[in-house]
Amino acid sequence: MPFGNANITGWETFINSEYFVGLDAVTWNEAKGNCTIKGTQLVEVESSEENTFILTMAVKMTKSVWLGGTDHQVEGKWVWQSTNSELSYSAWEKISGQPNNLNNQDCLCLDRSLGFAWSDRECWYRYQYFCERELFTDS
Ligand SMILES: [Ca+2]
Ligand SMILES: [Ca+2]
Repeated sequence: MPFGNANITGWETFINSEYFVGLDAVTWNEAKGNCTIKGTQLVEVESSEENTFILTMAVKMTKSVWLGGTDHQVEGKWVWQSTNSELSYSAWEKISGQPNNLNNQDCLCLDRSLGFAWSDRECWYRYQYFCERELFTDS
């Protein structure tokens, strides 16, 4: 069932994080700002399990989906935006050679044209996006 349906709130939970589905199509910077306003950040994928989970959300989207990775500061050095730490996990689409920096692509998305596999894209493209915030427990 596609997001946007009346019975979908926009929030999903997985392990220790809560995810927000941004249905509006915006630039990577605007997506980042929209997440910040909600007290969240663009999704940072730290495991294959998390990647599998966000793919279950992505396949319901009508556009590609921005994630929190960028190599804007140093070409070819991919970091998560909120911490500036290098990616410890990645799932780049290898068949077409992503990330290929074609026409200077510095932002990470789940590329709808590649079956929502990871690709770098021009940051000014207008895509949907996923935000994430960690849930804290006092256990
Ligand atoms: Ca790049
Ligand atoms: Ca690319």
